[in-house]
Amino acid sequence: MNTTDTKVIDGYTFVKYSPEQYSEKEMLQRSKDFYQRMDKRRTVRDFSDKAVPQQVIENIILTANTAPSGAHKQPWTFCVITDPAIKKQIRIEAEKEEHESYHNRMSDEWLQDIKPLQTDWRKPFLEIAPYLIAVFKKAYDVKPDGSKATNYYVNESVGLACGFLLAAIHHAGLVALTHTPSPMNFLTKILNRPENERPFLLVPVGYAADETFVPKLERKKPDDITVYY
Ligand code: IYR
Repeated sequence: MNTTDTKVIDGYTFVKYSPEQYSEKEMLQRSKDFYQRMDKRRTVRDFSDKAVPQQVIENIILTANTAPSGAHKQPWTFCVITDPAIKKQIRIEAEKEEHESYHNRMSDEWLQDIKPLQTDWRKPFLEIAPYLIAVFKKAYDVKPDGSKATNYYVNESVGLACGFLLAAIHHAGLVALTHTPSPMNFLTKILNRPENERPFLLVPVGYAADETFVPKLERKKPDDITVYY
């Protein structure tokens, strides 16, 4: 790198950054195109078992890893599960918790609110989808000497990474479900994760089943979600 492309401030190196810029016309078109592409994303529960190249999943996770994070700590671990025996174990444990939730833990209001989705405690997609990505947040980091290092804005950071993950999955022509069986401590055990990691989101990924139906829904309108000052 040319030395004019870097500068050192207080001992820390900064590299020159020249983000792409577009004419106003191009910007309008690009922002609209991206919105229209993202507006096609839907949460899907009916997966095909068709294989997906692992490199695609690797690229999707690389994209998630570009998300901003508190102090650039990147407090996340993506566990990629393809082993049918592990998927089965996850399904069994998730269904156990979901059965309890649907029957005893969720309020009437909650059950009413998710009625349009027509979900129940059964989670066959946990075995059908070719990949399960279990996202863990790192409550803190463990230094080589075993001591703890603080992470910052962990929920915000990992939430952003999951948003990037979902956008990358959609961009690749695949579908996903943001699944949060609750509680999901069983993932820590099954996947043998260390004490500093907590399960955050379970994301089955794959192709949509040949005939897939999703709930008919409306998105809020600009006036409902935006205030200009
Ligand atoms: N976790 C349950 C219930 C559920 C809760 C919400 I909030 C949803 O948007 C959808 C489902 C399940 O996965 O079935």
